[in-house]
Amino acid sequence: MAAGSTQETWLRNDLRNSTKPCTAAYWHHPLFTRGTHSNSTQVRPLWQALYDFKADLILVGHDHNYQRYAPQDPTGKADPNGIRQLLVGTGGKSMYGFSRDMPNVETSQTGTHGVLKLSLTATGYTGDFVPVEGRTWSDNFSATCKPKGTGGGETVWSDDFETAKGWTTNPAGTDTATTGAFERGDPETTTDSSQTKQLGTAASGVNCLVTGRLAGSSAGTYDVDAGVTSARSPQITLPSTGRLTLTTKWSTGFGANATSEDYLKVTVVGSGGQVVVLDQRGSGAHSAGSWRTATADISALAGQTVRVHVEAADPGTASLVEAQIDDVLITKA
Ligand SMILES: [Ca+2]
Ligand SMILES: [Ca+2]
Ligand SMILES: [Ca+2]
Repeated sequence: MAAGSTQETWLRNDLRNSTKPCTAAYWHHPLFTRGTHSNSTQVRPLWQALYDFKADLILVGHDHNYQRYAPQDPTGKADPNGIRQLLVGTGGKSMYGFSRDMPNVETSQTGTHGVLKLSLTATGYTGDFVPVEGRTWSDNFSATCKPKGTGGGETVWSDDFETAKGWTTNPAGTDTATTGAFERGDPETTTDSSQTKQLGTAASGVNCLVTGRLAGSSAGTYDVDAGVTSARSPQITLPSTGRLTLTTKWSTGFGANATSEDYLKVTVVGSGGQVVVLDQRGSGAHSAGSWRTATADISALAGQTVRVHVEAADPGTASLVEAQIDDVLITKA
């Protein structure tokens, strides 16, 4: 569960791809407990990842008692932007006693079996401890969710495409597309076979990078035609240390006539190597546009001056190809 492990990396990617403000996680071992078991510090990197993305609840067991904590950070310091841990081990086995005091315990008990009823909504949660028949101890609490966090770390470079940040289209002068060249702007919706191909909304704000932003008279008017269109970010100097991550929002809309020769590619190109972030291709079936997130570890390019390259293509047989990019973010953790 160490930082950078398969499990922790999966968790961070899952949190990054979430579009919801509310996040609850659950597993067995508690990072914080005042019961007989000791604090399970091996789960701290998971706590850190959840904390970085401003998760709201962590549900755990292991100890046989009930402990509700105030929001805290992964070191156990009270923090209104932290996570509330709920340890509920009251299901029926014999209770364990308390062996130590813990900071940030709001309430706890070791005498009453029961269940925690959690009501989760799109904006918050309510908890009610329901005791077994004949017992009266109860607990009630509620809170609203925090806005989703960015995953911690410092921002090295970002572009939401609301203003011109110095991207160059057709940087090598070799683009062959006759329509649908990449441009920054407010995209218009296009529809084909009852599917949205080019999204009329950006992932953030009103602007994104898009293959021909206008709708035209049909979906085929301003999609990519007859070759390749490309765009290149300004130079970005990456720090020489740390875990470097690039995320970007992206969308592709393909017609059923699009094959694996039609694509949207995002690559980070440095002076000493490159990392492919995304290579999305047509599949011979209609596919609708939707904003999704791609993530890549670009630590291999640490210390280099890099550019983000975006390329979309409709080579060979004509097909419907639309591509959009927004919210490119490079962070150092
Ligand atoms: Ca935007
Ligand atoms: Ca277009
Ligand atoms: Ca085309």
